[in-house]
Amino acid sequence: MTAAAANKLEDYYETLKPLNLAPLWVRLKGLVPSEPMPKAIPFRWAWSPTRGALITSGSLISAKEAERRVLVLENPGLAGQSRITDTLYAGLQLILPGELAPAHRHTQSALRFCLEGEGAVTSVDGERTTMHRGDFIITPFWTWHDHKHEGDEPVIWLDGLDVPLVTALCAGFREEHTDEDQEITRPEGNALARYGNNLLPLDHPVSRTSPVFSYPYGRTRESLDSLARTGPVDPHHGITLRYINPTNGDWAIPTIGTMMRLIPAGFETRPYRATNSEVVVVLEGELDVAVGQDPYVRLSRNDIMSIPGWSRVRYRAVDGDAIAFCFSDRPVHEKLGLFREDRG
Ligand code: 1HN
Repeated sequence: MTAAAANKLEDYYETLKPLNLAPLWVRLKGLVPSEPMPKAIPFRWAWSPTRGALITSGSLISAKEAERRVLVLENPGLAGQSRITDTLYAGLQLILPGELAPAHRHTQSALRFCLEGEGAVTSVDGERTTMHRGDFIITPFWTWHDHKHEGDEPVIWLDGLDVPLVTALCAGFREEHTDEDQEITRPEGNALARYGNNLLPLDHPVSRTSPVFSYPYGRTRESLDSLARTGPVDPHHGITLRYINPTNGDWAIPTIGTMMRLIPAGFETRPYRATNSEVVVVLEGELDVAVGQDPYVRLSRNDIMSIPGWSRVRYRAVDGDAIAFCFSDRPVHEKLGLFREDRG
């Protein structure tokens, strides 16, 4: 194209702006890239300074004033956007003895993964559950939930939500409960008894979200312990178990894939990438994670790492077995036919 022709085009583009029109031929490759181009970067939040900042917030604002006293884990590639990856939200929540985080509900699905402290209780749709380290707890979309603390030490958990996805769909609604804490209608442990033993009450309907809203770590650990002794160990995933919805075999949360991963001592996984992004938090041992061409990053107890979609990941456990909780947007990729993986 001649310089004169290019100038003419530029002038033409200027005439399009007031008409709210844009030339696709300028935008096409950005809109439809040859492969995913996440804005998130691989990043590690080291526990000690992160925890320190969260504990400081406890002396500055109450859970009630904050509604939820949370520090958002914000990816450096997505500054100001409250996202840990392009499609996932994560934050660390602190609740102090005697505090109450009032009841509300929203159309975003949430998970809690308990990291520190005893005595906090979360209530979901009429049933309470006491939170212990390593427990995975679900707040299904549009269910009332409140948190309270009946113990005597700070409690910290990791929140994971599908906020960016719901925002993209403009499908977010929120409502505050008229009471600070909701009415409890069933005894603690009722959901686990009804749905958590490979049994379901006769005629129980299929539900989008797992009715097992609390998965205690002890039970998960039993499976991991046994498999660590006997295998099999997947060359790309180590020993990775996914939390399921017993009514339909789907992921426990319809939009967020939740997993527990054990990498046996001395094991190194082969490179693996998939379209989904992921968040990893170390529960036990030390886990080395290498993303793309970067060298291994060591994750210790409670360290959290973001793994952007379509980036090659390798895991390694050098000293002893490593156990990490992971959550991802894989269910959405699968349900929309967008999931791709590459074991090269
Ligand atoms: C929320 O409802 C909670 O209930 C925590 O504890 C974090 C982040 C974004 C939107 C809603 C909670 C949240 C949230």
